Amino acid sequence: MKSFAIDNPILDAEERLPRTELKALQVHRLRETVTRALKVPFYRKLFKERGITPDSIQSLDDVRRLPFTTKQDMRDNYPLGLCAVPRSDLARIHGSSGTTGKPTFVGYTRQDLKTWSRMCARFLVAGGLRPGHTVQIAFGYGLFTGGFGLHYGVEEVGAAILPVSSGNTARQVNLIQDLQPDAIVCTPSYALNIAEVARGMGIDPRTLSLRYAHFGGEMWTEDMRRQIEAEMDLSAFNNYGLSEIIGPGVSGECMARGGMHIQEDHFLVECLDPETLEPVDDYSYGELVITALTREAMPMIRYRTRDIAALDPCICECGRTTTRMTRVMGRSDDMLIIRGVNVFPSQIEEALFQVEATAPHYLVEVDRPGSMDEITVKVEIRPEFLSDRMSVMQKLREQIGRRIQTVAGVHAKVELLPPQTLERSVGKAVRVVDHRPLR
Ligand code: DLL
Repeated sequence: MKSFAIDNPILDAEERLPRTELKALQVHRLRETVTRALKVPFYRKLFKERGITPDSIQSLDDVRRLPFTTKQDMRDNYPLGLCAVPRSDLARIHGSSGTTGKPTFVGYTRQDLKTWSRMCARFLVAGGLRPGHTVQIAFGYGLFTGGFGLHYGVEEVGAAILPVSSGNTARQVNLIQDLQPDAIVCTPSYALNIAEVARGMGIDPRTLSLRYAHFGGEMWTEDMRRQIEAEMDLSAFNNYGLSEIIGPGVSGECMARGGMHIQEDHFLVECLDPETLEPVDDYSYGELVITALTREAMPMIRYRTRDIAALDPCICECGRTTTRMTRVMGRSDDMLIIRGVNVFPSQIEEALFQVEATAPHYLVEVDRPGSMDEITVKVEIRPEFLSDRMSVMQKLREQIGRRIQTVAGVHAKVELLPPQTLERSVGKAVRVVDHRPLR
């Protein structure tokens, strides 16, 4: 087993402020955010309708008086209508991939970029990165926030950067072999791809130099973590963020790995019932709604992320006092309703990992041939479990079907695929294809 950092540096005092001080800072910054948002016509109009001024914010509960912002609001104000600063004050523009419609853009001032680097540096340090390490960045560089966000985060820590970007997977493996980076940052599905390509090149990924991985940008499960850690002999840490708020850096895991510490001095996170929009209890799953407390260029108010997770306010053993969020279980818009049962792709992933014969490569297809939704789960089988005997394969199909029924509560059609059939991701993996006619 490779060795890991055991010291526990915490980068900023704000990460371990007593809760009362942290809350006071959040109230102060929320008021400043309202002041900045008044420069945006979209918010000015909404605030006027609701009679909101900066003085309306006296406590954190007052956030509930503020309006929500949605992806549609960003589209309606395309491309940069939600900016609170003149165009000449922007230092960078990033964008979301636009897989679900027109892309959206986010602007950053120079100060926003500094804040962002610091946010990324905090979770990288919490997850073991130290000056002197080398990090391979296998996130795409471009409009996507993953590449540049992590790049400057690693620089802020004082570690060395290998800015490879995503894709050309054999080259990623060669670079790891030749330059011996300590850590890699990418999506978890891309790490699996890299491990697989390495094996195809005759290299055991466990013998590579990587000791840490910082994964984010897509949903993954605890089983997926175990699998990648075993395949690559490294420690994998989860981090979360979204371009509308800043990019990576909203939250990330520490060595305790008991949830992701939210950088609460910069982000106010509510967890709401997506139907009623009322707060859910601590530890209960709901939609994360995030207010950016320090963004200069785009003061985002109560952004409805659609990400479903739960909040844990307990103080962590690492000494940070910030609230932690669980893994994102899925996006409310990825939730499938199959014959009245709510299913997240993460539940299907969990079920598949419980069957030894399956490889971690799958695709969920949804269709509605008649009046009922149906799901088909296509999953690759590990080579050693492939058989020419129909009865063996049929048994395996039934076993997987039963697991899905138990874990996700739905009946799914299961299709077994030979190894290497599904397309591999170099960024965010596509796990669900919805063939249903548009509702
Ligand atoms: O994916 C920012 C990012 C880059 C985060 C690199 C972490 C690492 P977007 O492209 O705007 O930004 O996509 C944001 O990705 O709303 C979640 O649905 C999903 N997501 C991000 N991180 C995680 C995670 C970046 N750790 C959307 N677990 C978010 C689950 C995640 N889902």
